[in-house]
Amino acid sequence: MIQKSIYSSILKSRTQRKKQFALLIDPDKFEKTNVIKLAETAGVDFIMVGGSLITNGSLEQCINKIKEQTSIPVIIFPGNNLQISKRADAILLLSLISGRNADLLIGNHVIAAPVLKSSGLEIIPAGYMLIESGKQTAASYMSNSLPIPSDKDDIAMCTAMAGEMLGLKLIYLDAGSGALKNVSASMIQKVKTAVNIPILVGGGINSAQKAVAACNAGADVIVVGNAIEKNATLINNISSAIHKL
Ligand code: 1GP
Repeated sequence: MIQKSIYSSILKSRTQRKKQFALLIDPDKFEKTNVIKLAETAGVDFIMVGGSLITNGSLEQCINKIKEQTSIPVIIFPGNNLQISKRADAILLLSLISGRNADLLIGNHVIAAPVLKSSGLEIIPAGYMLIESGKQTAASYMSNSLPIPSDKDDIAMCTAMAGEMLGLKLIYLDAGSGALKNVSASMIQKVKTAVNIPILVGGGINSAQKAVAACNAGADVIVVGNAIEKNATLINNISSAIHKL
């Protein structure tokens, strides 16, 4: 059996106070990009793959192409139950704890459980929290759930606390892909003070400065997708900035 190591590596980096960088790939847009080599050179820690909706790409093909080019671990960030592939190394088992949609809290998990169990994937149970970001995002619309208001740090804190108490292994604060406003430093700080599990932060991070600010506020892993689709050189800028912290 393959050693399950991705979550352990996140914990280890956190103990060593090292920040990590995850590149998010949307399978629909992967054909046009050549970011994997850049990711390899820049020392990206993880490649996350998934999307709220996959229309003309294939998750499986996308992962195969990534795997042909790099040994950076691939984590599925599933938009729905169709996004499961044994070719990845791990999958975030997302519970949308900011929402009140029962399917995204337990329903889909029940349906996916036997497939996940036999997949050999490392399963990482994650408390997924959508944060309001200035416009409705695909994640909020597709999940039929309201995001947490961006100025309600206490709600975010208590939601994350509940997620940790429920046994979730990390918290993912997400303003949604292409968000106008990324998650605020004050909200990240508040969540950080309340939980002792790793915190991923993503959505609308489009500069090294924003990535560094999120890390300084308490993020353990920074996730960037949209901005890199527009400007691939950001991979190196962001990666080097957060790895220097
Ligand atoms: C989206 O957090 C991820 O779910 C990444 O967001 O695409 O805006 O970087 P961006």
